[in-house]
Amino acid sequence: MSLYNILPSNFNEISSCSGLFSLFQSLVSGKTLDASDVAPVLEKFRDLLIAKNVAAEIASKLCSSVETKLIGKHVGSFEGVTSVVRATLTESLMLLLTPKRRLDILRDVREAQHNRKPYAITFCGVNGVGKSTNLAKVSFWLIENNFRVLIAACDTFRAGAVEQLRTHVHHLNALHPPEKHGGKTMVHLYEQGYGKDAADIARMAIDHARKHTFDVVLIDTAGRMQDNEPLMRALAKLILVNEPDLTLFVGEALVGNEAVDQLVKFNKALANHSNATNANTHMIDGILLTKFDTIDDKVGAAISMTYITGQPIVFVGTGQTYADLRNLDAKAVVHLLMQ
Ligand SMILES: Nc1nc2c(ncn2[C@@H]2O[C@H](COP(=O)(O)OP(=O)(O)O)[C@@H](O)[C@H]2O)c(=O)[nH]1
Ligand SMILES: [Mg+2]
Repeated sequence: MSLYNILPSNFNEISSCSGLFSLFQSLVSGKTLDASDVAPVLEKFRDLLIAKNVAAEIASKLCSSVETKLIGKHVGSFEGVTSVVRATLTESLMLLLTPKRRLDILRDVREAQHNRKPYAITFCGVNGVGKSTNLAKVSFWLIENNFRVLIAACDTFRAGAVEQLRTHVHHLNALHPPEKHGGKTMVHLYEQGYGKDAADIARMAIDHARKHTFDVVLIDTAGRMQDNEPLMRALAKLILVNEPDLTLFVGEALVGNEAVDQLVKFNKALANHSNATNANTHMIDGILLTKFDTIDDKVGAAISMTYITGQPIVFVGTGQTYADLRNLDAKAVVHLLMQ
């Protein structure tokens, strides 16, 4: 399933006057728009964004950016207004969702391979958002691209976390047996059981990967609440010590305002607890947005998370099988948001 498939089948027929854009019917045509014309309309638009799970603060900011673009515009008709508003909104949202820097993991893994250095990705986030499941999907994707993966079991906290990963490794190797890959076992688990220091295990896993020519190390971490200071400190240490090539924040697409709180605090913790210089402080490099299959048109978390971090949504989880991993389709998200 591509993200396009979640567009309503009648998307193209949704008239420019329907839904959101009927809000703009009240704008007087044939005049130059001023603040009092657009204020009531943008207020309704803000509510609509919030109803689609865009965090309140970000909905306000988006509205003010649209407002500045609308004020002073001369519009001749209702159609004129809707098309100006649609274009302005689309432009702002597309700009937001289009990564400023291109992240090409396969290319970067290849480069690391060339330098004989395993490429490490850390998965972090609160409890139950889908870190381990989507880590397994990312493994599957990497194996399909013929890379050997070492999964580091650094959730040494939650009972069953290691066994969950072992089961994934077993399934993944069954789907991609050594016979299909020149006799090589494509995915292994590095584990040291429970209760140990996660940063240490990650370090040993990366060492192990280097010695045994794994291309990628995927570091699973324990879920933690953004306000839990000791656990946030431990995550910052893991990242500081191991300098992963990529730190992915895993977040549920279901959340609204909460997403912003999580991201702001995860980023702050990584910045505060790293004693590195600004130049190599490791922050969140990208977002893995899970459970996208469960949200209908409430796609606002994608907007909020990108807005807060300025970082790309690298993957979107769209279900519970290994193949349910996608790239973000910014166009589809914007369409769903504006219908
Ligand atoms: N529908 C759906 N469920 C998901 C997705 N990703 C993860 N899950 C489910 O979310 C639950 C928690 O996942 P888990 O990986 O254990 O979360 P963790 O605590 O963050 O490691 C499991 O039941 C997963 O199957 C997704 O993209 N879509
Ligand atoms: Mg987990």
